[in-house]
Amino acid sequence: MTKLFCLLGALVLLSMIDPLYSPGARADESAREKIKVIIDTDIAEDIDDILVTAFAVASPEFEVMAITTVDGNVRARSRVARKVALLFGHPEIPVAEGYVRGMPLEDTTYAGFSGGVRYGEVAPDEQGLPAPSPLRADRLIAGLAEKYPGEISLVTIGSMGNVGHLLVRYPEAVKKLKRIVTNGGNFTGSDNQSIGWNLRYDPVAVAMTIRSRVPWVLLSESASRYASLRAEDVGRLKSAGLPSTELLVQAIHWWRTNKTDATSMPHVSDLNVFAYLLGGRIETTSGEVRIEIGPGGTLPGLRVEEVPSGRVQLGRLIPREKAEELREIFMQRLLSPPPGAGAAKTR
Ligand SMILES: [Ca+2]
Repeated sequence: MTKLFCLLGALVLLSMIDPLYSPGARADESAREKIKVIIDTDIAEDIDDILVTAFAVASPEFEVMAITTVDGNVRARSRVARKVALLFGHPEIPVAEGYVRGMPLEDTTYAGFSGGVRYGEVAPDEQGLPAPSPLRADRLIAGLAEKYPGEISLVTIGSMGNVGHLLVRYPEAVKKLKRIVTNGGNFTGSDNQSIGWNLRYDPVAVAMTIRSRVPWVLLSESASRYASLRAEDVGRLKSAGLPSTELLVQAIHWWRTNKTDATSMPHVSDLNVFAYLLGGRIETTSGEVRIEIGPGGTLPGLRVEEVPSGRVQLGRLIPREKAEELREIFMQRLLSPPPGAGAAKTR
């Protein structure tokens, strides 16, 4: 146990000395083959963010380089993200707060829980949590992109506000990202298209992403619909009785209590970004994306079009069979006890 605490202490200390420190900094052979991701999320709002963030942290395929929070109560979201990182065995993952509102509105000091934070009760204060990154989200992402050029996939499963600021403030660093993978919009067919919340919250940032030259993968929000959890999956989380699974069970409880339009079972819409990165489950086609912004930023619309020479990769649906197989892998990862239960995992 003493050894474990020493390792944990060293990792926490290292993250304090170097704000860009992340698990990828370890010169470990196996780490090189991992898919390096930064998760940009509005965790603590809809239930899929916490589930898929836990999945990524717990999965050996991914090296979670950082988690950044966006939209509304970014501080409460950061606490939840840090609790996930801690309980799933990676307290060293840097977690940075991002932008409160969509562009071009100015940030304001955000007091207290927003109506948008649905399950912040799982981490109501800083007690026992790793310290947050001293950097703002866009600065942290830019620094990691510079440090690992061409290696990092930035996955956005919340509003694209942090990406917008990143494009404005660190245009050279953005070019060093491998790609941005976004869960956003609904476009199951050419006639059936609508903008999703992740794009609607900050349409200016989306328009900037389209105009930038950064490789962009846009996945329909309903792509992972066949992977939604069933009652028996929630039951498995409940009976596992680990601190990590208990966190998820509590989040599901508060989400159901506080979100009036919560579905009966947790959906995993945001899983599409990780399914894409794992490969073999979601087919993409080349296309173009257009966003229409109404007066005052209201009523934004989305049009996607398949164009063979298009610069955006569009992904629509994970077939049922592959989604069910993915759900089982997903569940296995969530149910695996992190070595040391809350201490750093050896990979
Ligand atoms: Ca989300």
